[in-house]
Amino acid sequence: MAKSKFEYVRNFESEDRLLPNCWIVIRIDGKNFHKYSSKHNFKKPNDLRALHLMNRSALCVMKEYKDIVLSYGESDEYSFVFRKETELHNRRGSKLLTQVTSLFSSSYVFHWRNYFNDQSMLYPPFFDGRVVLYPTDENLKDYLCWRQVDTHINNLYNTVFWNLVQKGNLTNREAQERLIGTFSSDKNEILFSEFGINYNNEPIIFRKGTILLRKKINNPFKKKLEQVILPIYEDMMHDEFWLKHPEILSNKP
Ligand code: DGT
Ligand code: MG
Ligand code: MG
Ligand code: MG
Ligand code: MG
Repeated sequence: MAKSKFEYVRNFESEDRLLPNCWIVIRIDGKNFHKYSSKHNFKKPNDLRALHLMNRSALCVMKEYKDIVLSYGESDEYSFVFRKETELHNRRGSKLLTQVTSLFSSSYVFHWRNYFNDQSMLYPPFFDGRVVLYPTDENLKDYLCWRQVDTHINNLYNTVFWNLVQKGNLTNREAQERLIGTFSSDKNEILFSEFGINYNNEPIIFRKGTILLRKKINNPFKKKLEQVILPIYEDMMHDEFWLKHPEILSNKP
C-alpha cells in the first residue's frame, strides 16, 4: 500500500522505552482529594469505604496486568510494581502509565456505588501518575518502605489530630498548634492518656496500608492450586516480610 504524503508526521513521535532490567513502579494519586474527600463526606481521618474502593480499583488493574507482582495503597494513592523483565507494551512508559492511570480511574467510578451506596458521586475524580525505575531490589524495597513509613507518619498524626478536634473539642488550628514539635512517642501518649486509645490497636489497614499480592491457594473443590490476589497487612520494613513472600523478588512470571 502506498504511503500517504502525511505519513512523515510519525517521525515526530518519540521513543519512550523504559530501561531494561529495572523494576517499573507506577504510582497514581488522587487529584485534589482534600476537596474530593470533603465534598463526598469521607469519614475523618480514614474512611473504610474509600480505602476499600481504592483496593478494588487496584485489584482491577492487577487482574489486567499479570506482570504486576505487588501493589501498595494508602490514602488516595496506589503503587504498582511490574516485574523487572516485563516486556509488556514493549516497556513503553507512556503506554503503561496512561493505561494504568485510566483503568484505575474508571474502575474507581465503576465500583463507587458498591462502596458508597448512600453517597452519590458529585463530580468525576481523576488521578495523576508517574513512572519510576528502580535498578536494584534494595532500591525497590526502600521505595515500598518509604511509602509505608509515610502511611504511618500521616496516620498517627491524623489520628491524634482528629481526636483532639472531635473528642477534645479543639479547633483545627489549636490541634495543629498542640502537635507542633511533637514526636511519635508524644502523639502515642496523647492518644493513650487523653483518649484511652492504644495506637497499636487501631485498624491495621489504617496503620500499614494495603499490600496486594498474588498467592497460590488450594481450591478444595477443584482440588488444585489457584492463583488469587490477596490483600495483606504486613510490615515491609522487616526482612521477615521478604522471606515470607519470596515470589515478589524472584521475578518469575
Ligand atoms: P494532590 O494530590 O496534590 O492533587 O492533592 P490532594 O488533596 O489529593 O493531596 P494528597 O494526595 O497529598 O493527600 C490526600 C488527601 O486526601 C488528604 O487531604 C486526605 C484525603 N483523604 C484520603 N483518604 C481519606 C480518607 O479516608 N478520609 C478523609 N477524610 N480524607 C482522605
Ligand atoms: Mg500529592
Ligand atoms: Mg492526592
Ligand atoms: Mg496522596
Ligand atoms: Mg488504538
